[in-house]
Amino acid sequence: MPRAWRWGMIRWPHKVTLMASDAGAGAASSAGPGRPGVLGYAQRAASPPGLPSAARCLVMGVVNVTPDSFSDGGSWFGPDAAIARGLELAMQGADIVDVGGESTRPGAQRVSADEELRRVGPVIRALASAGVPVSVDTMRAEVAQPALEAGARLVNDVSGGLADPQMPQLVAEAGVPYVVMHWRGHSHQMQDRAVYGDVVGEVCEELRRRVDAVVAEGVDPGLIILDPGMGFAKLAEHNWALLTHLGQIASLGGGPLFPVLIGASRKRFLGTLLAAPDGSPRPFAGCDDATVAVTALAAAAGAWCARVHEVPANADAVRVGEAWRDAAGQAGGAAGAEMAARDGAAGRAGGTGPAGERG
Ligand code: PMM
Repeated sequence: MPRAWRWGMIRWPHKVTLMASDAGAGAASSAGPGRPGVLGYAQRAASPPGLPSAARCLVMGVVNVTPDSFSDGGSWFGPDAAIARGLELAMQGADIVDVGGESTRPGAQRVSADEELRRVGPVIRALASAGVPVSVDTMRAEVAQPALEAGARLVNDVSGGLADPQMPQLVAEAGVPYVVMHWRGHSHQMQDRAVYGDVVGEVCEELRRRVDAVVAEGVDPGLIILDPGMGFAKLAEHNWALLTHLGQIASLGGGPLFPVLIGASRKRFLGTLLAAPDGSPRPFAGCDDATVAVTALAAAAGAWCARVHEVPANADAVRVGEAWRDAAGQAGGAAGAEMAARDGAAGRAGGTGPAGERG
C-alpha cells in the first residue's frame, strides 16, 4: 500500500490541534508541522482525549513495582510502598503516574504475566480510585486489560505492539491512548541491536511501520503517542541524536504530528556523560540533575511529556522549557516581522498563514 495514501488516511485535522502555547511560537510555526524552526523548536500535538492536557510538556512520574529496575528497583516493591509513592508523585505535580511491574533494564529476564499483574493491579486500582491519571507500563495485553479495568487510562507499551500481537487489538477495542515506543527486542538482546546508519531516519521509519501496523489493527491514530525509546537498543550518541530531532520524530519525517514522550530519566547515557575521571559512570541516582536539564530542553523542543523518577525539579523544568519556548517564539516572530518590514514584504508575510502563527 503506498505510504502517501496511508498517511492521508490518518491526517485528521482535529487530532493534530496545536496547543495554545504553540500557536504563538513563531519560530516553530514558520517551519511547518513537526519540522525544526529557526531555533530548532518543533510544534507539539495536543494530548489525546482522556489524558491531562496543559499548555506545556506534561510530567509522567514513574512507579516501578519491581525488585530489579535499573534505576529504582526495589524502592517501591510492595503495594503499600508503591501506592504511597504514586500518591506522592501526584501531589508533587505528576500529571500522569506510570505503573510498571516488569524491569526492562538491559539484560533483564522476563517475569510471568501473573506476577506482573500481581505487582501492578492493586497499585493501579488504588491510585486510579484516588483520582490519579494512571498509565500501565506493560508489553502484555493480558496485563493491560485488567489494568484498564482497574482504572488505567493509558497503555505504555515499550515494544510498540511487537512483543504481544494481541496488544494493538486490545487497545483498539478499549479506545484508550497508546504509547508506541521504538523497540528492537527484549532486554537480553536489545543492546546488540543498537546499530544504525542514520539513527533518526531509521527510528522514524521503524516507528512509522509500527503506527501503520497498529492502525491497521484498529487503533485510532489520534490516540497514539510516539516514543523514540531512549536507551532501548540505543547507544549514547543515538539518544542524543534523537533528543535533538524531536520535530522529525513527532511528524515521522513529514506526516501529521503525534505527541512525543521522552523517557531519559536516569538512563545510562547520562551516567556515561557524567562519568568520573577514571571513566566509571555516575550511579543512577546521581543523574537526576542531568535528567532535569534534558527535561527542560525536551520541553522547549516540543516534547509532549517527560517520564521521570523524581517529579518536583522536573515539574519546574518543564515550566522553564515552556517559558523558553514561548520567548523564543515571540523573539522569532518579532525578528521575522522586523525583517519583513525592512524588506517591504510585511503584506506577503501576513498573507502566508493565520496571524497567530507568527507570534
Ligand atoms: N523506559 C523504561 C520503562 N518504561 N516507557 C516509555 N514509554 N519510555 C521509556 O523510555 C521507558 C518506559 C525504563 O526505565 P525505568 O526502568 O527507569 O522505568
